[in-house]
Amino acid sequence: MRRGSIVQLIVIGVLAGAVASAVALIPNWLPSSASREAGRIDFVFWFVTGICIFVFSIVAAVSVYSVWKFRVKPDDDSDGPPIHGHTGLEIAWTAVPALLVTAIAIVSAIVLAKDDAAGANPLRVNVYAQQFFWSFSYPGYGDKKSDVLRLPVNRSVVLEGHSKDVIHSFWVPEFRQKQDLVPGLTPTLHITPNKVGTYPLICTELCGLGHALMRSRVVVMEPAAFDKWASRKGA
Ligand SMILES: [Cu+2]
Repeated sequence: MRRGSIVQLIVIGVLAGAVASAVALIPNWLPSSASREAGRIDFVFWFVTGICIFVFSIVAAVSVYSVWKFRVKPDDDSDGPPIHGHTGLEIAWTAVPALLVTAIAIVSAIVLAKDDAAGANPLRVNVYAQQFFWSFSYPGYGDKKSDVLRLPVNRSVVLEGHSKDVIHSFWVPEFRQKQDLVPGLTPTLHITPNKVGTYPLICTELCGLGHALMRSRVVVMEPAAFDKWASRKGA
């Protein structure tokens, strides 16, 4: 391959990479992040996005270069010359994607394991889903009930999911994680909120006519304010 062709390919690849990076970085694609787990999940997201941009740049460079340099005349109906495979190239395009996919698998496994590690003394909260609302109870505080999920900031929380009727799904965009709540099962979800604020809690499993209205709120509070609220009798 001529030196000039390689330079041209690299220039197209860099341009394609720059455009793809701008599309990835300039709009604000993700909601703000309000938990330690969300930060790690975002890291996986950007890690995979970076790999995608890298692969896209190579594919775009080869495609644009081929269309530009190897275009036939409009009246040329002949078949192209028969070509033979290129062993080195085939090994490269098998090995490189295999390495990239392995890297994604390892990074994801580490993040999943870390996100699941609830530590020694997590706050336990029962999450109840039913058509079409959410309710919560705090076994550590005399089984206190609430219609709003109140959590202290910077403390590990283990949510135990319960569905009273059909399948629902617990999702707080700012926490990133999502958990299906299936009748008869009690899945757990570990979250460490790290930003005080109020966030939407949304059901993301079509659960019936009122599904679109099945929403609540998560209020992340300072620990002292949370303790005061949780120790008070009544909702
Ligand atoms: Cu629903």
